[in-house]
Amino acid sequence: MADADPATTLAQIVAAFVSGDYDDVPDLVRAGLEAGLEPDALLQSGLVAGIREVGEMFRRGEAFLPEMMLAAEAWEEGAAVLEPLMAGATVAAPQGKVVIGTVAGDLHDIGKNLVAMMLEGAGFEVIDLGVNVAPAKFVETAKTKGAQLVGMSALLTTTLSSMQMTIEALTEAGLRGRVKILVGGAPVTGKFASQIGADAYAPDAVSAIDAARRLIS
Ligand code: B1M
Repeated sequence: MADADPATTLAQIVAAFVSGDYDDVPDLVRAGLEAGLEPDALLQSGLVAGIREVGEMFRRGEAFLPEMMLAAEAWEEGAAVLEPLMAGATVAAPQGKVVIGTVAGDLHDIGKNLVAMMLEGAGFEVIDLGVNVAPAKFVETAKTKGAQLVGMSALLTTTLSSMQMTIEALTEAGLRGRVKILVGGAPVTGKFASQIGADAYAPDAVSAIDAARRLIS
């Protein structure tokens, strides 16, 4: 199915998202690996680029919710091909314990899963609370599991307030002395992160690892 040329394979992955040929995505990812592409290139320039295109189409009214859901499934299946290879980079010593989740009211988890997967690959112990996570759940888990870092993801402008509420709940629970807070997601900015009292903002999964290392040192 895929051309042996790596650049063409990446373009084919993005094209499969755009044309709605979602079933082709996992095979194209496998073909990319066979063509010698690095897992990270397939992730960033194939899967992430592809799903972002679908998001742009949704914004322009050229794709609708069912397409976004199918695209998300294709993304998960493609990422599942890469995950064992990326987790292979795990370092021996545990780097620290991280509680991560998508904030209350928000069901987007692709970016959060990517960050969680890469944190695990970098040697952190990750407790993933999933999506639509209430502030009290973040607090309870951070407390009972003795986490050093809480990571929150939000993809909707309407759920940014949940991030703020979670930070307030962590503060009220007296955890801010020992728990650092990392936030990310498309509508989050560095300015917003400092306004709500987060310790760090990361625009992507790679900077999330850097930030986590810096915060837990
Ligand atoms: Co939704 N959606 N969606 N969606 N969706 C967006 C976010 C949207 C921008 C689309 C658009 O209009 N162009 C828009 C939000 C507009 C806004 O608020 N500004 C939107 C909307 C409106 C909605 C609904 C309201 C649609 C509706 O029902 N009418 C609805 C809301 C449901 C809800 O959450 N309550 C909805 C639903 C869905 C689906 C369920 C269909 C599906 C999600 C499936 C899933 O996640 N399992 C979906 C999808 C797939 C998208 C888009 C297309 C893709 C999101 C994504 O996965 N991106 C998205 C458009 C877009 O993003 N351009 C869109 C790829 C991912 C790798 O990137 O998540 O940004 P991202 O993560 C990055 C960084 O942000 C960062 O690192 C990641 C990797 O580099 N990062 C962190 C993320 N979290 C981090 C945490 C960190 C650090 C870094 O530290 C802890």
